[in-house]
Amino acid sequence: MRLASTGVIAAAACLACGEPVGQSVFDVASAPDQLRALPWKVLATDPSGDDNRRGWGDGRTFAFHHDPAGDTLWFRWELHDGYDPETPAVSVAFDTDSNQLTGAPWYGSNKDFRFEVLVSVGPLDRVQGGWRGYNGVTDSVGVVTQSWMNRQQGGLVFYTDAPFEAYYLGVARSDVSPALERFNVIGSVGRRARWNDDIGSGFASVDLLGSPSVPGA
Ligand SMILES: [Ca+2]
Ligand SMILES: [Ca+2]
Repeated sequence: MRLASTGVIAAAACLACGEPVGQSVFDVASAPDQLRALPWKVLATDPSGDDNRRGWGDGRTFAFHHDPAGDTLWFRWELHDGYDPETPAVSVAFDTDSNQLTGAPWYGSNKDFRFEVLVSVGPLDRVQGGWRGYNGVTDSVGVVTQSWMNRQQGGLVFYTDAPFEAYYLGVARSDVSPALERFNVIGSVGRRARWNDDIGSGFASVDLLGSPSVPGA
């Protein structure tokens, strides 16, 4: 199954119309039933009350589904508290080579985790045509230098789900890494483009050729 794009505006067009560097305009829609109904695999669970700032997003579960038809990686976050339908923030830090000896240190809770690619969405302000904010992909160098979205600006699909207090993000596998087959991940939630809580105390491992497992959580 392939879910329709929600009409992400190309980064170049947004830069041309004066959007702040690193930001673009994109749609934020309510999650369709077909997305909820996917066979989600929970990669990590997380307690309540361990978030950095109360009310800014307290993660409960982090789940994954690979859509082979669209070759899209889908991620779902469920929250204990702090669900924000307007200015939520989510990110997925990928250790794309499944090698914890390479990459940059993660800035969230598990500072021992090392990653190569960060995928994130964080709408900030409602504008004509959607929401302006962060939507894209950066490598770990961009995270260190705060050159957000240095790999790709725009192009990620994002949904909110008020009844279930959940968020969904879809990213093309090739936008993370063209040859991506096995990777380690940490999913995080927050608000207003700010990190607030990692889901799980460790990291999850995914094998796109097999079944997800959670040895690091
Ligand atoms: Ca939590
Ligand atoms: Ca690595």
